[in-house]
Amino acid sequence: MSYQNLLIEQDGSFLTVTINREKALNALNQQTMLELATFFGTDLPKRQDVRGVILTGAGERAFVAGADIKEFLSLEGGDGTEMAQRGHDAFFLIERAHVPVVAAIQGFALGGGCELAMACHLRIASEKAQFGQPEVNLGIIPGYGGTQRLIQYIGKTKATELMMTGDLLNAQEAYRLGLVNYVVAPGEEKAKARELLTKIATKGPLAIAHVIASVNAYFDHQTDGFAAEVANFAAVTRTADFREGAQAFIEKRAANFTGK
Ligand code: CO8
Repeated sequence: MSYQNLLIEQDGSFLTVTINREKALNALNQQTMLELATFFGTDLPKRQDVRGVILTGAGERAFVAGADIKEFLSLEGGDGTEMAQRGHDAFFLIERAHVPVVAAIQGFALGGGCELAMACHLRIASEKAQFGQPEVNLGIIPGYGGTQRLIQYIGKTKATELMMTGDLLNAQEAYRLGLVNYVVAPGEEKAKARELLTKIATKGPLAIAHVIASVNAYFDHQTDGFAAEVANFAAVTRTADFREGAQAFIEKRAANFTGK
C-alpha cells in the first residue's frame, strides 16, 4: 500500500515509521489509523528481513498530540464504538508485532499519542517529551487502550490521577514512574532506539518474538500467562536457533542466528 500520512524508511534491517502530519502535531486522523493498521497488520508481517521498527512523529514538537479532535464532530452517529474498536485493533497489531517496536518520542505524547507509545514494546523519550491522557478536558475518556495500559505501566494510583486531572508528565517523571525506558537529549531519541534495536538484533529473532508473545500473555485476561510461557518456551526449543545458541556458547563464539 502507498501511504499518505506515514513515511517508511529502511536502514539496514530496521524500519523507521514516521507519522507525517507535523502541522497537526501528528494527530491521529482516521486515515492515519487505517495506515497504521495496514502497516502493522499486513505489510510488516510479510517483512521477515526486518528486525525492528522505530515509530516516531514528524518534526520536533510532537510524537503524536492525540486523536484528531477536528474529526470528532463528524464521526458516525456520534457513537464512538467503532472508532474506539478500530483503534484497539490497530494498537493490538503493534503490541503483537513479531519484531520489537520502539517509540521515539520527541515532544507531546498526549491522549491517543500516549496510547500509541504505550502500545509499543519500548519507549525512548527526549528530555522535552510530555505525556498525558487529557481526554477529560474534552468530556471523554481514553479510548485507544489508555485506561488499561497506563495502569499496566505506572500503576493504578498515579494512572487514575492522571486520567482524572488531565495533568501532563515530563520525561523525567515518566521515567521515574516506569512509563519510558530511557530519557535522552533532544534529537537523540531515534539514535538511542536504533542502539537498542541493534543490541536486540544480535539475539535469536524467534526468541524475541516469543518474549513479546509471553509478555503480552500476562496482560491477556483469557490466557494463563504461565501456560503461555511453557508453550512459547517449547516452541523456541524446537528451533535451529536454540541449538545454535547452545553450540555457540560451548564453542565460545558469537551465535549466528537464522530465525529458523
Ligand atoms: N487534533 C487535531 N489537531 C490538533 C491536535 C489534535 N489532537 N493537537 C494539536 N492540533 C493542531 C492544532 O489545532 C493546531 O492547528 P492549527 O494551527 O490549524 O490551529 C496545531 O496542531 C498546533 O497546535 P497548537 O496551536 O494548539 O499548539 P500549542 O503549542 O499551542 O499547544 C498542545 C500544543 C498543548 C499539544 C495543544 O495542541 C493541545 O492541547 N492539543 C490537544 C491535545 C489533546 O487533547 N489530545 C487528546 C485528544 S483526544 C484523544 O486522543 C482520544 C483518543 C481515543 C479516542 C477514541 C475515540 C472514541
